[in-house]
Amino acid sequence: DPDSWRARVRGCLLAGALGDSLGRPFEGEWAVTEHAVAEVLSGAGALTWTDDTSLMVALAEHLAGLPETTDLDDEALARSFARAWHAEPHRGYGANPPRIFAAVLTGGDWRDLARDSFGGAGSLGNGGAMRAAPVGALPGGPEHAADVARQTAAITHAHPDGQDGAALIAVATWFCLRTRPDDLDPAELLSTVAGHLRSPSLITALDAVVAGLAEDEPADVARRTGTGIAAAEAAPAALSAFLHHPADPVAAITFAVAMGGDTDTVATMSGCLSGALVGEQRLPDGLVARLEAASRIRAVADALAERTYRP
Ligand code: F2R
Ligand code: MG
Ligand code: MG
Ligand code: MG
Repeated sequence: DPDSWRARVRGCLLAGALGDSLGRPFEGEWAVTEHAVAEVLSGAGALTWTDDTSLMVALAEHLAGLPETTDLDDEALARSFARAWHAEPHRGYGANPPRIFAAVLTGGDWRDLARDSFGGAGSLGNGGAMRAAPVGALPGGPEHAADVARQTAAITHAHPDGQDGAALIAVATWFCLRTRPDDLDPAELLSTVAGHLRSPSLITALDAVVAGLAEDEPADVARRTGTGIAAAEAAPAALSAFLHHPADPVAAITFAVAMGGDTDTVATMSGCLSGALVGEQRLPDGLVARLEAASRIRAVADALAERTYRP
């Protein structure tokens, strides 16, 4: 029903932002303990998010505002991303997206810039994946979610890995939004995701996710998947952390951060998946109360839920 759909979409965006905020203090650290994460959780400070949430919210807002007849306008989305960056350039962006966003705002050839990045390889970073979860709310099947996600990533990430990381997160979110927590079958989720990937490194990385299911320690799972800035590491790492605690967003986020590496980004994506599965009501009120701009994120989620609900 529309109420539970809205709770799922809210859960996805709010838990993503919580993951970003809880991972932010540890980004780039390789030995993070669950104890260190617990200290941030039990503190009272504001939970401040980074570029991951800025662009995820911009994407959700874009999707929510489109007419029923279209699921993406990449020129308009590029402008939305660029405006989000320009309004708050100090959110912790990587080196390359701001170059592209600056070109978008000055009428430059931003598509060529994206294609020519990194010696013509295009970016294989996780910046397309980190913002992709809202695509999973779109009506239609997982193939459609994967296609749209690759297009949203392509604005900044021309490399197939950068785009497929976004497809992985969008398809997994699509699946979680439509699955009851008690019915979650990890093998079914993994095969649905695998069926919509194209890039060999992302497909291979799913084997590491499966191997990581047998590990208990975040560091051991991290050794399987990697947790670096490459989409082929960070997106599978997020899926792994989620699968260790699917119905408990705070536990999934804690696990993701304790994996080390690109902690804000991996925890954003794990949070999105778990929040999509269980909904906003499973997020601790005290934590959401500390989250920066939670009411704005909730309002964007509501608009996306209204635009995407299908009886
Ligand atoms: N960038 C960060 N955090 C590190 C620095 C924090 C910040 N500078 C600060 O001031 O504190 N975090 C955010 O960026 C990541 C997402 O990055 P995105 O959007 O994918 O950027 P980019 O530049 O396209 O790629 C990231 C790096 O990956 C390497 N890379 C990409 N493609 C490559 C290729 N074809 N060949 C070789 N290397 C490639 C480069 O090192 C890129 O700089 C998230 O973590 C987000 O939180
Ligand atoms: Mg970040
Ligand atoms: Mg491109
Ligand atoms: Mg990051």
